[in-house]
Amino acid sequence: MSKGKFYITTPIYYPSDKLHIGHTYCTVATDAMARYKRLSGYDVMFLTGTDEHGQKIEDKAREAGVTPKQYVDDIVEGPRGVKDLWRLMNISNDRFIRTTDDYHVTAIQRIFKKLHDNGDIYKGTYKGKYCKPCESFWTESQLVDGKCPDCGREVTDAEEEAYFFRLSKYAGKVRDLLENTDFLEPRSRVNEMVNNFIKPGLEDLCVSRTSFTWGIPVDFDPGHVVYVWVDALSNYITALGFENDAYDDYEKYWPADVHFVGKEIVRFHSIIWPAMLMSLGEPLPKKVYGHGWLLLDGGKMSKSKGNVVDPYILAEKFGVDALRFFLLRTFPFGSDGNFSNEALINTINVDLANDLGNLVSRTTAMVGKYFGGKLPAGCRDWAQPAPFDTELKEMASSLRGRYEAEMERFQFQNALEEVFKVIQRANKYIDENAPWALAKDMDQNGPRLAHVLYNLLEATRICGVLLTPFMPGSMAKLFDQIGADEAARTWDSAAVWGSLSDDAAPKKGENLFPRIDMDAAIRELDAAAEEAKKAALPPIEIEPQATEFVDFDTFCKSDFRAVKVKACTHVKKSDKLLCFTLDDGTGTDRQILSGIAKWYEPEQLIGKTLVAIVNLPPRKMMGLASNGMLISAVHREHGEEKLNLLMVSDDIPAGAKMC
Ligand code: ME8
Repeated sequence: MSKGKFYITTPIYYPSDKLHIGHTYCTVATDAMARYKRLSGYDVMFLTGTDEHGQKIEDKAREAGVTPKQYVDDIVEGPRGVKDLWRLMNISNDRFIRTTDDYHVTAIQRIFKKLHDNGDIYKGTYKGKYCKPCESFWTESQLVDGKCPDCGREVTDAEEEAYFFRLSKYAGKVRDLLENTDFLEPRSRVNEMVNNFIKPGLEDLCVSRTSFTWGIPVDFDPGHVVYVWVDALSNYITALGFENDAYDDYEKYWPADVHFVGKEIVRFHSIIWPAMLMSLGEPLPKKVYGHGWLLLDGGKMSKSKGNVVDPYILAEKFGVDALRFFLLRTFPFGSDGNFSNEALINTINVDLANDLGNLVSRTTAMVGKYFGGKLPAGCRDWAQPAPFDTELKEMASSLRGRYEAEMERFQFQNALEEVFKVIQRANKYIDENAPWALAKDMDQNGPRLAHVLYNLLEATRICGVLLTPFMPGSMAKLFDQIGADEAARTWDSAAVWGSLSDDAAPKKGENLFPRIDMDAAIRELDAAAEEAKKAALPPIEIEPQATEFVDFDTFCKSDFRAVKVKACTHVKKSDKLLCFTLDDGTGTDRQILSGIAKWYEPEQLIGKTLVAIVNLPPRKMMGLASNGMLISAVHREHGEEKLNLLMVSDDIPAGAKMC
């Protein structure tokens, strides 16, 4: 029997670049919540997708020399794209919406028309400030130090004919919703919204654009495209079939039970979105939860800073479940958290390899060693339980209630903390019972040992059920190892001590969470990050040409000559300089020092014909005289400086003048 429906969403992501660990955090949290609700008996609809329109995408596509649709297709559907990432991360979304899907486009046109027809959208002139990266219009008063209040970047003046949504009309109702209900959580975000946006006065919102074309056209006024946030927010209802025929689930699933969103887009979800729904006369989502950011070195990750963390690299290196677990175990969902590879590896080693992994491997190994892999029937019961038997049993059988209370408040970290208290208690129970000592006299202590091992398996099983939403793949393996059948993997069974059959046959299997060598892993990750950083830099950078003229006579004074390399050596104590002995056609050797040791070995250059400017005043470097300068071509590749000595045909005699 279903406990009812549960509709949960992630934000739909901008496929303007590959997604990073921050996006993965939000999606993994939503997935854990969706899996928890399914496990506990709800009929879940879990929606995610991509938000594909807007000027930023149009610009990126132009830079890449492809159409906007080709650009987003590659990032969404292409190799290592958004869909691949969610498959890798074992995300169990029921639906994936792309705002370029035909049904969504039609539905947005109808929604826009509805808002227009009911008088809440009107035509006017937009004058204000525009932040291109955020695709947000701002009034002067909303700017912070003259810059975009969301991202802190420069804004530009903008003026265009546009449609406006009467957001101001809904200010009172939205304020009431925020202040007097638990629509928006955590509560701290309510004050932020009310103080920063509602109290200063909600202005009508500009909801169409004429300055670019990559958007959904307003069908009754060609030339206008729908503002990307109206298009994007509506995904939550169009994906259910609102104003379209592609799906028929609106009645069943709307209103959403919760929208999970990052803190910077709470404003759109808690002010604009409810106002739009009020205007449409549709029910409001039950809750918007604004989670914090994953920071790197205390700041936001961004491609332009070159500090994004690639979830592919981490999942492939440490395992999908370890990464999923780390994200939700480490950071309180409502606050910001500092990501670090050290913290990730530490969590894997302490919680997964040490606490959980050891509990499973020690227990299953002992069942194998002492009982040939099968506990004797009747081992579930013990006539006179010791205090630690009772404590473990009580802690484990009441765990589900504590876990549920935290999960219902989206406090993943606390829910996991409760589970790990039981895992730690179980490990202590091994030491308290010293099974290896009991095993010395199996005739006398065999039944007690069997009971102790049963209790350990049972505590592990309960924890396994509750960890399944976080680590579905590994918990399936854990259940196989401890011999839990389907009935012992259910939500109901997690509250019933003794659900594991006492003739279960546990098998020690592969190590679920191998320990990571911290130093080696960090070295490898740093190297991979360095490579990724380089790859993100422009492939070729060439210094801009000089804009200042040099007069002809001055230029002609420079004397460029062909020179032949007679000898070349490293300069002692310098890792930069090479010392050249050159035939310059005068009959007297010329010595030039050149800082090119990074690019050439001396032997490579012997006999080559190079170009030197020979009438520069002599200079001393590292105690040696340098009479002139060799000419090279320089540029950058992926941020790295490249240098090529100018070499000319060996047919050119030493001393030939270059002009
Ligand atoms: O905002 N830590 O898309 P988006 C945690 N298309 N969360 C992070 C993060 C980080 N370092 N970086 C990004 C959009 N996110 C819109 C949404 S919804 C109708 C439209 C989160 O791809 C961010 O907070 O820029 C946001 O919730 C989500 O990723 C999508 O960001």
